[in-house]
Amino acid sequence: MMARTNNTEMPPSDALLKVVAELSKYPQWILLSHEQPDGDTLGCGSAFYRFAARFGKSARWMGPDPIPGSYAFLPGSDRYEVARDLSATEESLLVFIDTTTPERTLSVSGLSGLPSVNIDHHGDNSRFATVNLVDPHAGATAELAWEILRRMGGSLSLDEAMGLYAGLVTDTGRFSYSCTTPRSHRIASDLLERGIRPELMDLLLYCNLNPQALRLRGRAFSKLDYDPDRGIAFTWLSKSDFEETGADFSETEGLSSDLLRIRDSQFSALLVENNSSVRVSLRSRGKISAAEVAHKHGGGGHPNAAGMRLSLPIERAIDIFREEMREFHG
Ligand SMILES: [Mn+2]
Repeated sequence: MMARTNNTEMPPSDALLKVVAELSKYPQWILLSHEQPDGDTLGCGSAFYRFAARFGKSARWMGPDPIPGSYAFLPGSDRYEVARDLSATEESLLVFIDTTTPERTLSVSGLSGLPSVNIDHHGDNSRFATVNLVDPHAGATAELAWEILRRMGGSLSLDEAMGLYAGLVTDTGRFSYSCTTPRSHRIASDLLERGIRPELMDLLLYCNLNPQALRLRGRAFSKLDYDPDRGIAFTWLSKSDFEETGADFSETEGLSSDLLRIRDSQFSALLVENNSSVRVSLRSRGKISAAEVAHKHGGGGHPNAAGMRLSLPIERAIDIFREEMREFHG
C-alpha cells in the first residue's frame, strides 16, 4: 500500500506549475478524454471545459468514443466531439486527461511537434507529452485537475465541482480503494463547500441502471466460476447475453468489481464479447497484480484494476484465461 502522505498543503510540483503555465499561455485548449471513457476522464474534461469559458479560453472537448448515457449529466457533455483523428496547430494546447498513452485517445497528426500536457495518475503512463504531470499517488486524475484549476482561478463553480467530484468518487470507488488518501477527502470536502450534494451525485452516478442491465448482471452472476482456494472469481458475457437481455456493452460497468464482493475473494476477471474481440476487466485486492496480467496481453492499468482486449473468439479466450488463472499465485 502506498504511503498516505499527500495533502493539500504540499508545495506544488514543478510539473504542476508548468501545466498551469501552459494552460495560461494558450488561448485554445483541446481537451482529450480516453477511449471507453470513465467518470474520471469525463469529469475532468467537463470541469476543464466549463472552466475554460469562465477563464476566457476557447476550448474543444473530444474523444474517440461517445459519452455513455450515465455521464450525460456532466456539464458541457452536449458539446463533446467524437472523432478518431485530429489535425491540430501550434496555436492550441493539447490536454491529455487520464490517458496512459496517446493511443488511448484519438490520433493527433504530428503530435510530437505540438504543445501538449499530460495529466494522469497511472504509474505506467508513457510520459509522451511536452509537459507531463503524472502522479501515481493521486486517487484520481480529478485530484490533479483540482490542484490545477484552483491555482488558475481561485474557487471553483458548482459546474466545475460536479465534474471533479464525479471523477473523484468513481476512481476511488466511492472513497473505498487503497488509492484514497487524506488528500482525496480534503478535495472532496472543498467540493462540498462549493455546493456539491453527495446524495444527488450518488443518484446521478450509481442509481441509473435500467432493468436490462440488471438482467445482464444476472447472466454474468449465474455463470460465475469461483475457486475458493485462491479466491479467484471468473465469469463472462457473450453476444447472445446482450441480445437476449437487450442490454448494451456499457452496462457491464462495475460488474467486475461486484465479483470481489465474495468473502475472501482476491481476484476477479470478467470477459465480454464485443464485436470481433473480447474485452477483459480485471480487479484485484493486491496479491495478484491486475496490471501485470494485463501487460502480458498488451493491456494496462493499475495493480488493483486493469484491462485488455483479446482478438480471439470468446470460447477460445475463456479457455486461455482459465488455463492462465491456474498459474496465478496469490
Ligand atoms: Mn483515472
